[in-house]
Amino acid sequence: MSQSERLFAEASKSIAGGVNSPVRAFRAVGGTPVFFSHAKGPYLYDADGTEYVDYIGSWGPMIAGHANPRVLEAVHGAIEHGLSFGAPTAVETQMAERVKTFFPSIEKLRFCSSGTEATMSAIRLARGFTGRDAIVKFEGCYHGHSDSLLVKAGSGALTFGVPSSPGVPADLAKHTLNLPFNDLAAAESLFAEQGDQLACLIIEAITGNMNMILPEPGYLEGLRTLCDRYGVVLIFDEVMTGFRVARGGAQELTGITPDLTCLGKIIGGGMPVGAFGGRADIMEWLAPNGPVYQAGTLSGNPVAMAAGLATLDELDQPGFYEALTETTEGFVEGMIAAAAEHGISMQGVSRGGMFGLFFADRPVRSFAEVTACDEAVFKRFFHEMLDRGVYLAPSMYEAGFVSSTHTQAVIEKTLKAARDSFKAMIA
Ligand code: KE4
Repeated sequence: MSQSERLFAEASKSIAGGVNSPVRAFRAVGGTPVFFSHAKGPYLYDADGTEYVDYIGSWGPMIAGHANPRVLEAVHGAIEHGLSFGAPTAVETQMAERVKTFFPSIEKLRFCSSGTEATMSAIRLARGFTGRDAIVKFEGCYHGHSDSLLVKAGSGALTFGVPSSPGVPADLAKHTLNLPFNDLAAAESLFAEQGDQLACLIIEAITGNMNMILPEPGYLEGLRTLCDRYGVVLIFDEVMTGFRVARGGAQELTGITPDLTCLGKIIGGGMPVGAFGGRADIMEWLAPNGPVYQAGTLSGNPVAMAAGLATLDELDQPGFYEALTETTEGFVEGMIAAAAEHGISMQGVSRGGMFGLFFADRPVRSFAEVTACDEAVFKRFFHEMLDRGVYLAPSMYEAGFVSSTHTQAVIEKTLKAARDSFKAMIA
C-alpha cells in the first residue's frame, strides 16, 4: 500500500470524501488521489517521496513556482508582526494600489478570501446597483460554489436556470440564465427578450473550467455592446485568467473592459485571497458607503497580502511573461507533436502560462465540443503520465498551468514522458 492510499483511507474517516475540494478526489479519472508532503519550483513530492512535475500549480496560484524564496521570505516577515487584526492595515492599501496597476479597469476594489466570495459578492453588488434580480452565466463556466452560480440551463434555450446541485433553491436558481459560450446570436436573442431585466452577465472571458477555450473574434465585443445597450453590468471572472494569461489578464489580451472584475488564485500567491472591483460608481454601492452588504473576518489578511505582494513582484520581473508564454507555447507544440508521432489527434491552445489540451481532431470552441472529446483516452493518458511523474489536472474539463520555474529541461522531461505514454497507449 502506498502512503497516499494509507493517508486517503485515514482522511476519509474524518473529512467528507477524504478531500477538502471535490476535484482532488480523482473521481473523474479513477484511482487514489496523491497526497503530497512538500513542493519546490515546478515539483511536487508525494508522501512516498516520489517527484512529480506539476502542471496544476494549486489550480493556478503557483505561477512563480512552489516555495518561491521571495514569497516565503515575505510571509516569514509578516507573521512576526501577528497573523490577523480584523482591522485595517497599510499593507491592504499597498496591495490594492498594486493590483490596480495590473487592471486599469479597477478604480476601486474589495479583498475577500476566495474566488467564490469574489464572484458571489460581485453579482450581489450588480443586483443591488441595478435593482434587477436576473443574472446571466455560461454553460461550462465555473465561478465558485455560491448558490446563484451553481445553476445550469433548464430544458429549452431561454428558460430559467435549474440548480446544478441539491441544496440550491429552485426559486433562486430561476433567476440565473445560462447561455452557450461563443454563441453571440443566443446572447442577442436573450437580451432582446429580457435585457432590461438583467442585473449582470458574468463570464470567464477565456474559459478554464470547460478546459481552455478562447472567445471567437467579435464575441466579447458583442457582449460588451449588449450590456451597454441594456444597462447590464459586465463582470469578467478572472479568478483563473487574472495575472495568468497576461499581466492584465483576459481583459488585457482581448481589449474588452468589464465593469467589474473578480480575482483570486495568483493574487494570494498560495494564501487565501480573492478580490472584486471595477467602476467606482458601482463599488460605492458596497457597505459601509452603500447599502449592499459584504464582509469577511480575514478579508485583506496582512500575511496573505504579503504573499500576494511578493508574488506580484515576481510577475513584474523583466521578461516574466515573455518567457512564460514561450515556455507554455513550446510545451503545447511539443505535446501535439508527440501525440501525432503516435497517430493520436491532440488539439492545444495557450496564452501566457495557461494551456488547454484536448483529445480531438479539430479545434474546440464550445462546451458541447469539449464534452464530445474522448474522456476514456484522457483518463488513460492522465494515469500514464502520473505513473511517469507528471501531475496533470485530474479532469479533462480543467485547464493546465506552467510556472516560471518550468525550465526547458523540465519541459523536455515532460515531453519524453508524453512520448512514452502515447507509445504505451497505442501498444
Ligand atoms: P475558489 O473559491 O476555489 O478560490 O474560486 C472559485 C473559482 C471562481 N472562478 C473561476 C474561474 C475558478 O476557476 C474558480 C475555481 N477554480 C477551481 C478549478 N477549476 C478550483 C479548484 C477546486 O475547486 O478545488
